[in-house]
Amino acid sequence: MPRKIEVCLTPALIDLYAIEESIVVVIDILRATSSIVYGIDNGAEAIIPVAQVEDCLNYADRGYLLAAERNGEVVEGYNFGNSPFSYTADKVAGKTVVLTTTNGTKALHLARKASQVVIGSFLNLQALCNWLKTQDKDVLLLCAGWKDQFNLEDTIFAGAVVHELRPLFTDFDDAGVAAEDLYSMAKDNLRAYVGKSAHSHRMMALNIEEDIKFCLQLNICEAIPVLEGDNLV
Ligand code: 3SL
Repeated sequence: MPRKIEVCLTPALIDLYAIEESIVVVIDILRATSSIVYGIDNGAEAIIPVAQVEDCLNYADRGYLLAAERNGEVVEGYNFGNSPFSYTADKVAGKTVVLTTTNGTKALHLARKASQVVIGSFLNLQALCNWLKTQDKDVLLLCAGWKDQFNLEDTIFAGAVVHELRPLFTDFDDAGVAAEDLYSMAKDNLRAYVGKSAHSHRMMALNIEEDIKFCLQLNICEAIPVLEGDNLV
């Protein structure tokens, strides 16, 4: 069957895409989807993405870890936020994490009516692409962006996926072509290129530059988190 791969550059554009029959890959490189991949890879039982900070409280008193980030910072009163260093095996193995973030979990909620929702990051790029190659469905790469605006890092990742899948797909949109071109420009020095992004500057101002380095590592995880009901597993 001829397959189509498209890139939705910001969540504000999601209604333009018919996703009911497609696989949607949600992408928030800095840092939500990198931390989700790392947490599931490290044995978290589930990660439950919720849209609002208050929604986390519906899960209080169940022994779950509650994680909330807004504007790059841990929300006061929560166990932790969105740093991948909070999703190590010693912290999350065997545990369920309820997570809300500024953009990533919002994008996940918008993707819910897709045939399947999976999570992408540089950490699981190759595993994700290998899996997508074996599926028989169209693919939408949904960039979480920043507050409904385009961002560099999610688009570069989308371009990496388009590049890897190009031989198997017949139908590409212009956003995918542009993303792939951006990836070609960035790939030999991802750290420097992503360093130009607005969110890198925000993170540097918060002294969490180590998180950027971490999230740009290639293929250190095999997990491909998938949304089953309310849970990423
Ligand atoms: O927007 C998000 O979902 C977050 O990943 C942003 S931050 O990296 O935690 O600031």
